[in-house]
Amino acid sequence: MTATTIELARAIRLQCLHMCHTKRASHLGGAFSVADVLAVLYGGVLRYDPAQPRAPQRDRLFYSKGHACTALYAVLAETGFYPQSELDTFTDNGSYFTSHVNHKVPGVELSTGSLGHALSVAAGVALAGKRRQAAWHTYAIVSDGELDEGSNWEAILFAPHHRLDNLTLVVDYNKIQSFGSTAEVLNLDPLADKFRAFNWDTVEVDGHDHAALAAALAPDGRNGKPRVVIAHTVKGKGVSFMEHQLAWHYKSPDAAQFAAASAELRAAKGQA
Ligand SMILES: Cc1ncc(C[n+]2csc(CCOP(=O)(O)OP(=O)(O)O)c2C)c(N)n1
Ligand SMILES: [Mg+2]
Repeated sequence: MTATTIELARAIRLQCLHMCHTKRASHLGGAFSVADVLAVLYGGVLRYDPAQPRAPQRDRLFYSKGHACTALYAVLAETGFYPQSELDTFTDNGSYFTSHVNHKVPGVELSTGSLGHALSVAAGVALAGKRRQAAWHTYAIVSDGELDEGSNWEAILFAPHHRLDNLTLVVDYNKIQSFGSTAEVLNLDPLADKFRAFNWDTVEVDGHDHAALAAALAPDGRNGKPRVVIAHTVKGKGVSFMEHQLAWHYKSPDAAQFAAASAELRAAKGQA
């Protein structure tokens, strides 16, 4: 276990970088944008036991942006669900560390990668929890371009109707999707107003500010509404030449880029 959520986020980014470099894999930009959200969730908010990944009383996290699998696989390794060395098999034939999220990996609730599905599953699971008066909380993380999928909006309508205040949705609002900015491709703004109109408890935070994230993600003081945390993030966060750059949705770092990015991540102090 790493000591702080800042160190955990750094470890996640370094592992993602390593995996994408060694296996010529993609989606580093979206892994870096969500790294702080995952670090705060797994570093103090979520209740889980890595020795019992399916424990009935666990909080459930549904990670919908399955293309950015390296961040989820990395945080689960860092928090003890499996040894880090297992990640060396990422994308290998026969490995359960597939290039989009695989539920056979310990700690993963749902296979994702075909965008637009996990929020609906999370809403159903939250409804089941509510009916059983269960103490556990359900989280979902979606990416912003993913909100172009209409299935999300069915779940966004469904959750407040059923008063699912045991559900928290995080939108990784990094403003870039695969072929352009969200503003150019299909504008989401005003996103917070849309969620408020759908009757969600709506919070906007800097998605790289750990204290703000921890406060927003805590499952307390609920008022009969599901909560959405719109996390304003930077695609490629943490490596200067990747930040805000569309190309790093797909590019794999070559040896020089890997060395430069590693050095920058290791040198970073505290948080931005
Ligand atoms: C249903 C579906 N259509 C298309 C894709 C291909 N695809 C992979 S990532 C992506 C968009 C990524 O942008 P965004 O959702 O904003 O994710 P992030 O910026 O967090 O990487 C697309 C269209 C997919 N995975 N699933
Ligand atoms: Mg995006």
